[in-house]
Amino acid sequence: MRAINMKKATSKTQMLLAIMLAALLLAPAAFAAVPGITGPNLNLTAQAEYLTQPDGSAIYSWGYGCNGAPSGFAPAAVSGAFCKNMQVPGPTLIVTEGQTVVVTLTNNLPSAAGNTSILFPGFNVSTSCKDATPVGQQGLLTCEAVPGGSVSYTFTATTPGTRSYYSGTQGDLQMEMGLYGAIVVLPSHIPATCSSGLPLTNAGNNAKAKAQWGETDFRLAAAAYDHPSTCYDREYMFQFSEMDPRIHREAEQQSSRTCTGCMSVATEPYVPAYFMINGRSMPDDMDPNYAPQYPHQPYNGNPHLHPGELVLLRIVGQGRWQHPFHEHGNHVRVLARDGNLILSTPDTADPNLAGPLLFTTTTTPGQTIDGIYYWSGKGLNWDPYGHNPASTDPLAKLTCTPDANGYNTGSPTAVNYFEWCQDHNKPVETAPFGDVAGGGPVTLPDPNILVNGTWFGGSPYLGPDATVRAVGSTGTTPPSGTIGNSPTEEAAFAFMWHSHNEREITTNNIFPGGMFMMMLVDSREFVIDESN
Ligand SMILES: [Cu+2]
Repeated sequence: MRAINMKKATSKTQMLLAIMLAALLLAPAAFAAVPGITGPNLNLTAQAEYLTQPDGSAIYSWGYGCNGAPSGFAPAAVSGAFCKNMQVPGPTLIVTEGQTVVVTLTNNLPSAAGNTSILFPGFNVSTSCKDATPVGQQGLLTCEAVPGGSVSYTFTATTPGTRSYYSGTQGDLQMEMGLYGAIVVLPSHIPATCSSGLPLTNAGNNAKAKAQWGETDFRLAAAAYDHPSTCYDREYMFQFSEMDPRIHREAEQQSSRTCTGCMSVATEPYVPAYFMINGRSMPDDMDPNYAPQYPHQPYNGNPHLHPGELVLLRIVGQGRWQHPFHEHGNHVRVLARDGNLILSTPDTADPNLAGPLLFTTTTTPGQTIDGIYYWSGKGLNWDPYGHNPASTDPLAKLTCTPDANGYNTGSPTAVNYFEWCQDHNKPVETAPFGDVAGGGPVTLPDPNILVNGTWFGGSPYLGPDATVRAVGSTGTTPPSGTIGNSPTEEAAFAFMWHSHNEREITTNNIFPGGMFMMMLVDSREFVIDESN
């Protein structure tokens, strides 16, 4: 999004409003999934293009892209997919365990940049430099493509999980310029319990609820690994990276030199100004996948989920700095690092998972984390649906029948599916605003004066009719009479998911920006559409 003129904003508040408003005008409903291209034969190119930043800059960068049309896109339910000749991050390569993967890379970088290559850490790679008729030039770490030339890399996708790939040539410059991406290896065997649907109590009922409300399945598979504790309901990928525009400017200035491999750009001192999730800075990351305004930054960061859903997070550290990625709302149970399941008893027939429960999933350059996140509202000590036995509104009088774990999972058609029953019938306000004579003890804030007003449904509660439940049957909806975000469309809880390094939630020193996105918890009947 480049339309905002920052210089005209006279105060921080105005700037915030402008950014938030513009983000929402462009992105009324833009969810995420894990989009990518399918293998096992992948034809890539490395070349230069410009990336857009929300401060209006166009940054000269290098990236991997598709050399011709890929053999396919996944997941099929995500519409409008494209893979141009350059993108950051590079195309997510989606393959299946056991496949022989062949990646052909053509070097279309300016000749001054010299050779380029790809490393696939975690796989045993054979390269075209080692063929009977060698193609490419053996470099320090792997086989490199000379300017205008091609090389190929062949490996077996031996184990499932999320991994990164990146340039193996002059990494300090080429990775900074954008030459990195991710690989997802889907397990060849999915545990039966994963296919039947989650959660484990009343197994299959979340799948039934999905069908009941007409929600599409956007998963690449039903499990991340061949292990019953890696089943999931929904998945998102987040690649963290940063850019120092000074380095990009110098590379751009030298890109037209006609000599080969003569580019000389100092990569220290390193002063990044852009901090990106999936190649975009906030608020751009909340626009749809494949939004036409980002032809070279096709992937977004915009997670949505329902209470209780097991959400697989595929977290990848790109670039060269660590980033303290904090998921608000709950901790993340780590399943695996670099595609290696963390097991307490690896040699037994039924190994137990032993990954830590992390408050912050710190991204490390080159490293990946697969983890499970969920949100249930357990422990709030108030009823997030605002059920109130004294209310006259039938939607405030739903029942909650605890399963073996204490959640309401018996009826897949219930709006309050997966409610934590111990807090049932404990609304925030004992006497809802509208039910109290004289207007009640509390005035709900006017959404127009809140920074994130357009996300605020006018209610602290989840679900359809939540605003009515908040103000009671006699109240106005909400007190200001203004609803920025129709609560019948999406009355979600919004949690910021972001870097806990505050400098990194800026874009070129402007807050908010950078490594920052909003995760939304939607009650069960709201149809989460990740299709773009
Ligand atoms: Cu935080």
